[in-house]
Amino acid sequence: MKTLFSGIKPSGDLHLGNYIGAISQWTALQEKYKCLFCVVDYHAITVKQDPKALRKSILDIARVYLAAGINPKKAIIFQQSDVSEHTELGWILNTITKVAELEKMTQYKDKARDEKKEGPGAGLLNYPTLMAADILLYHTDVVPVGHDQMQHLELTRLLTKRFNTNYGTTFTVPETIVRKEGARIMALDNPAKKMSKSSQSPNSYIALLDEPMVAHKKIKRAVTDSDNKIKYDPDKKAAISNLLAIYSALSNKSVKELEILYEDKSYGEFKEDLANLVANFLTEFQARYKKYSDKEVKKILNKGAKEAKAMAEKTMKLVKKNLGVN
Ligand code: ATP
Ligand code: LTN
Repeated sequence: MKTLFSGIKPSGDLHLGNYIGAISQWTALQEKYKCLFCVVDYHAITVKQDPKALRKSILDIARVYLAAGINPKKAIIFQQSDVSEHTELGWILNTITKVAELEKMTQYKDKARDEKKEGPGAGLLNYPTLMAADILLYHTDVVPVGHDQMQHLELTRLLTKRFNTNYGTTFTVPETIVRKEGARIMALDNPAKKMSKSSQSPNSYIALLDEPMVAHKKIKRAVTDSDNKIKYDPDKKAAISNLLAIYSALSNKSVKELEILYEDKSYGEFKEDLANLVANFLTEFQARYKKYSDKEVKKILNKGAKEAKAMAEKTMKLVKKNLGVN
């Protein structure tokens, strides 16, 4: 069986973009791959976190994984900081990475801009080498992520090849999996910007823990395009294409099917149906979410950490041998 790795930072409430772009793919993939789903807490601290909020967020992200349908009997769910090999390999990968390669990353440039006053931290710059370490430690074959992570994955592939060239074949070169529609869910109030939990305007995103009726209103208020046609065309009709992508992901109907279904319907009717779909999805999701107690989540994370650690230790033995440090 091939190996799959993915992760999300515990740095605030997850939204529908995270669910559709990343997590919703995972549940189907866990049948086909040996999966590791990580709560990447050492990535979260690349920007300032409140320790109390972070502790809660780590459990909440794992709870989202479970509520989304990740089965801890099939997949390994664990917390990054429980497996110290991640930071150890991250350091090693830093030594083969150029500063210029890190400075080029769009996410770094965006986040660095947010830290105008004191300037970006070194952790923010080195974020992608830790991400590469996450992936390489498990000889990962595939990494499902949203569109915004593709550049990091390209760098990971480059570093993998560089390490293998310098020190002999050690790591598998990972492939990226990005879903066709919905890899980039856009803000509801501005389809030129991606849906993001760091947005200032709560109307721009739907949090997975939003009250279903609040989410219903947000969809009804979402901006649309000027004509009244329900057609998928992300370049010319960004707003309606975004709503179609959300509809398709939550209903398992293809965008084509939806276009036919709504051929003679108005934006109003379309948005009312989508609003109900989203509200129902959230009601069911939140019911599953509430079922997992902190105690249960911690137990699952501990078991996952043991399994991941055993795999990571094995890889580090090979890495150290090939590097010449033991
Ligand atoms: P922030 O808004 O603080 O930058 P984020 O919402 O992008 O954070 P991450 O933890 O960086 O959240 O992302 C988790 C996963 O969700 C990643 O795989 C990412 O690609 C995906 N993702 C994030 N936002 C979207 C989006 N708008 N559409 C589709 N996928 C997304
Ligand atoms: N950088 C990713 C989170 C992340 C990740 C990973 C994703 C950290 N390590 C390994 C896939 C594989 C993000 O910001 N969403």
